[in-house]
Amino acid sequence: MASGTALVYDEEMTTHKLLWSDPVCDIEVPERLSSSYEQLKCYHLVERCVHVPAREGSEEEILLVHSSEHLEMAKSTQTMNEKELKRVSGNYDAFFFHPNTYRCARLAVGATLQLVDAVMTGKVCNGMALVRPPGHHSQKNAANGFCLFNNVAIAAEYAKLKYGLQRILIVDWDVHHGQGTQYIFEEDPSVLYFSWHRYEHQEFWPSLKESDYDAVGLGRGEGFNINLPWNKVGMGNSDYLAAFFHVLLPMAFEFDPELVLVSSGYDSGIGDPEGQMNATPEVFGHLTHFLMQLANGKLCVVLEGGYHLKSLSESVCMTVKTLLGDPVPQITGEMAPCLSAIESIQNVRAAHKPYWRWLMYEDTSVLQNLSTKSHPLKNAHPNPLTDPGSKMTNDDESVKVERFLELHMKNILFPVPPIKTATTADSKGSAHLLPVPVHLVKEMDKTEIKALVSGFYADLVKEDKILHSLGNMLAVLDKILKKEVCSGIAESPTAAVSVAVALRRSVQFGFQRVLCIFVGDMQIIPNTEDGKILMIHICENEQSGKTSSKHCISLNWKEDAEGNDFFSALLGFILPVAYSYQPNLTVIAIGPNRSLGIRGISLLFALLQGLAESRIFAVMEDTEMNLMQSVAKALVGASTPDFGVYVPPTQEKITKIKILWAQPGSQGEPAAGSSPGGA
Ligand code: Q9C
Ligand code: ZN
Repeated sequence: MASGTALVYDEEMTTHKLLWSDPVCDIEVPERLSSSYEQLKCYHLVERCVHVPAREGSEEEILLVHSSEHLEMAKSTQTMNEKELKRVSGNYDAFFFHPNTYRCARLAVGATLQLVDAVMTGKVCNGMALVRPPGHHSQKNAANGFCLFNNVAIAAEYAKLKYGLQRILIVDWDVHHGQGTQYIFEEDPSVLYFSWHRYEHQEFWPSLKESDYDAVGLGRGEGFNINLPWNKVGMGNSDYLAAFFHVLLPMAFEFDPELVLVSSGYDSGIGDPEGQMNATPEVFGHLTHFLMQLANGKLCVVLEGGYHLKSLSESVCMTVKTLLGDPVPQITGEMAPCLSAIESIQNVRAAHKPYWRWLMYEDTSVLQNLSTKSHPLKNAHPNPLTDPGSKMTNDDESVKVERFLELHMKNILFPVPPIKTATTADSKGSAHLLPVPVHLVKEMDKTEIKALVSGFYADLVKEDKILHSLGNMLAVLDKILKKEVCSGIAESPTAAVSVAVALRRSVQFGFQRVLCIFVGDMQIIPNTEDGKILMIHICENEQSGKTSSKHCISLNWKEDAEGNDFFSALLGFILPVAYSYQPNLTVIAIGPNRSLGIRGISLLFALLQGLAESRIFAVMEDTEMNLMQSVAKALVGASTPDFGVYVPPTQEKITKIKILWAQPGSQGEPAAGSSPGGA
């Protein structure tokens, strides 16, 4: 399996610049590229990437998408004087030519194709291309919105042709609608195009009817174009995550792409003068992390917009850091999407109902309840930069955004441990068989454990075998609690007991919110740390004498024959609850009679790694050790399991999820204002 992250950058792409005064175009500056690259250097990310040189895209490659008239027009600008350049620029909506624009645009195309080649040949697993001019507004026969050639669209056609790909996903998280890309693939079922964009009921540029949610594609491409219009400014992390959970990811997993391309505009991030949105840089880490679970990790991120230099460069860094496999920083703050976002999400889901058999909620009021219940008194989007309600002038705002980002990034990027996974040396000798590097730790001293467990569960730990396993377990757990490693695996003859002790220890250590997921039949030992632990029990049968704790959600779930529909519970329920809970540690216990197969388990681990700064502690009942390899692989991010084609949930499952949402505790109830434990 391929590893490594490519970075494609060529300084020459900074030579394309505006030569005259034009208030529409003056935000698309060369510093967008250079400051992003500088910031990558600053975080020592450049040296961790595989440098892939840019090249010029060939005429033939450009003609995969564009007309020869368009190519010739662009070519002719190379020798023009300023007056002529200005005149040609005036033929398009928001574009400027410089004598070196044509050369830069060819480099932008070539850089993108170099990235595709590096990923498709297995030289790297994923990567990012920093390019200018951007591409997604550019059309067959027209420059538009700072874009001359459609880099990502050309890359998709190129990948289809050169590598015979049949399914490519384009995720356009730029704040503008990539109408150029939509037009190019409108009738093409082999390219699934997703775009969210500031729309404001068609008020916002490019103000097209066809940017709305009901533009689903045409002819054979019907159902393969997904537009999620934002009708209000101020959308933030929770809205973007909800869009992924409830719109993009279910469709993307059903589509099962062979390659994912990202039209990666960061004008959807906080502080951007165009977007006016509130999403913080780390959300792009999360979005990247989700997309890394598709197409066997084959992910090419290509720069589009992004006009607030600090916000842009920090977001680029979060993206590259995540591509490299670093833990994703925790997202803090309000986790429920706002009502306007929910409305848009419901609309696009309804529009796509005929094409994707994935609609989980017959009536989507479930989502609505979530939002109104969780913050009935708050405005949907308080600006994190100022006192709520206070209006700022534009000058003020940019200064405050700078300051906010500076403090914010300092906090979230402060020494993050690399992803390391620990397990004990004597896990039945299975540790040395692991295909991935794990750190072996020595069992904790017996007297120490006895002291630790005395006073609670003492009667359970008299047996020597259990005591021994607790020693192993605590040794691994302590490495996680002390943040020496990110994740760990322990085996136990009685997973439920081990977890009970582990939870105690974690809370004692100072962790404020622990998410605990039990998979399989287990007699969950009631804990007395209610409020600091949220438990989700996924099991086939209703557990007898189950805990009455309002912080334990029981999910009676049996995977279907295909083993796929656990997926709907994961995206529709477990992940949203987990994200709204914002745990500082995730514990996953695997017991007997699991209703989940290896694929379900791997996906559970992979997706939950976006939480708690990737801190996951796995406790496996010794009868389940055949799963050790898969779990270890998932924890070190070494494998993306093959999920197969997504099968929609049955009506019975849909009803179950609805009931779950109505259960107390389902809102996650994050402890407001509480700080992460052990920090
Ligand atoms: N009144 C990208 O982000 N604005 N392009 C035009 C006309 C153009 C944005 C406003 C914004 C283009 C790649
Ligand atoms: Zn944009």
